[in-house]
Amino acid sequence: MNLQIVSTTPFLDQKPGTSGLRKSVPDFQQPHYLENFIQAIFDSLEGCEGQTLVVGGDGRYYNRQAIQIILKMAAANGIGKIIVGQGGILSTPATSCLIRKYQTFGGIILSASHNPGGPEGDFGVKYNIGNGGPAPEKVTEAIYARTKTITEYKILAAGDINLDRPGSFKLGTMDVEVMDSVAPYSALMAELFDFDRIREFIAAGNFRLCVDSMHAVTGPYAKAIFETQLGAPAGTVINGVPLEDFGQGHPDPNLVYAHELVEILFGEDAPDFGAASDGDGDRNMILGRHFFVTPSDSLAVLTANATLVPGYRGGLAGVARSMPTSAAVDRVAAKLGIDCYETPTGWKFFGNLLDAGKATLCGEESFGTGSNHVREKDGLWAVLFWLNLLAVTGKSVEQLVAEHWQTYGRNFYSRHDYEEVPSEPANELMAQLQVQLATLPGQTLGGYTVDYADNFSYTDPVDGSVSKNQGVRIGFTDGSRIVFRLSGTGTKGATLRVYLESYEPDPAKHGEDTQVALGDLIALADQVAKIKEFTGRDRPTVIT
Ligand code: G16
Repeated sequence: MNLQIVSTTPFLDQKPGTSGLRKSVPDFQQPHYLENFIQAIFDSLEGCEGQTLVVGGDGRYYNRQAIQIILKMAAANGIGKIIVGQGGILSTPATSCLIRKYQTFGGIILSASHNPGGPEGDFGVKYNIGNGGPAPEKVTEAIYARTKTITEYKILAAGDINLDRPGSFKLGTMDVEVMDSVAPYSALMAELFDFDRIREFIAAGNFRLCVDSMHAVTGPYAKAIFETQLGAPAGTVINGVPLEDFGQGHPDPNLVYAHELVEILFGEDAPDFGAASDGDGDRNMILGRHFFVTPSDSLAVLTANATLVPGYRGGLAGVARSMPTSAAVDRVAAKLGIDCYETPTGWKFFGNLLDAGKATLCGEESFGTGSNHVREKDGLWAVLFWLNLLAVTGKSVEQLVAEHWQTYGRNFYSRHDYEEVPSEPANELMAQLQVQLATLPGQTLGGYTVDYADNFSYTDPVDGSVSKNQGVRIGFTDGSRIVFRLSGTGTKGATLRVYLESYEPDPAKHGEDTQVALGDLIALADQVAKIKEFTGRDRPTVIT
């Protein structure tokens, strides 16, 4: 075994964000940059020698090269076995599925999620623990601490492994198993959902669907599940071939970036159902004919109807949502008599609740929904859940949502993003908001009276860990609220996220346009945070 020990010096910018380390491809291609971070992972994982890890990525530019480096470093660091997806491809939920199915020590996911790819695009590395979920903060902090003191890394001098077909290989003493990327995941989906019912529903011929994989990782998964297993016509999956640069697109399933699907669903002769997923397959956007379902409403509708789906027939233990996600699901939980948890942004915060059996479904406003079947959010799972509900109820997407609002009232909700703002004024904006917090309660602003104003802090109910400074919240006495955060996933400057929510019980007003319904709050957000002044922008880059 030709083990090499390579001297290196630390990079001081390897702090994992909301979801692992995300940087531009040129950053990752600097000599030793990827290697330092991977060595820091191995150095931080006590007892990983001889263990099995899963490795895969979303197929973006640099995926293949990175996997070969990781395999050789794993062999040099005494890892026992690596399970890798065929072609180096694994969606994020499929990686979580494999970690759990084979009870591996953990896994390494290569993705920058919804960020664009290509030689000048983004790349990312995330470590997942043995429950299949993103490493909690104590693990990512240990990895970060190690990146700051690293002096050498270990790598095997060996040829590349052929990842293009399933098979078993040896790299030094380490086993490498290249595995079908789709089959274990699609088998899990078939256990949770009524595939026969969905197949009959599609075969009956008066329901049409369109699934946009945005030239990202879900293409092979979506074709296998929707077209082959569920019998939807060929061509149901669009942009289904994963490309290293996502066809120069931005694989973020929202109304702005998934415009091709949006045009189809809002066009003439539109299909009944549309869905898109992101770069690594964990996000989803759900559309009906001429109808957009906000992710917050999607979580609430799935929760309210969960027992119609085989995998959740026994009921839900509880639900969880991130703090900026609308409180629509809270109303459903109250009616069902189950607990509803409010966590900081980041799927990693759901892990303990799912492991402890406190929550069954989880969701976030950022187009993420999932359950205890894996420990990541899961885009195609959400699509299948909706299809199962449509097949069982025979109702349209719009009908299901409108009836939901009638029962529970409507939480009008929108997120305004100001992307790529210079970091300094963005930080100043947040700092001056923080200063105002103590004096805001009781004040009347633009007709709204401030009920509370704080910076969200979370105490994990399972392990007692505390996460502070998770976003500024200003709540008003009528139940509406504004939340301000800086994104933890961007790679250029800062992204300011402004989350706006109000509650409308009156069904006669449920048809109002969201931006109109939230108009006063939008103006108020600018007044309080001085968004125009600090960002120099007169409007957001993305509104969802
Ligand atoms: C990640 C996290 C999510 C989070 C999202 C946005 O998703 O897993 O929990 O909501 O980022 O985070 P931020 O607002 O900090 O940018 P993904 O799909 O990018 O892995």
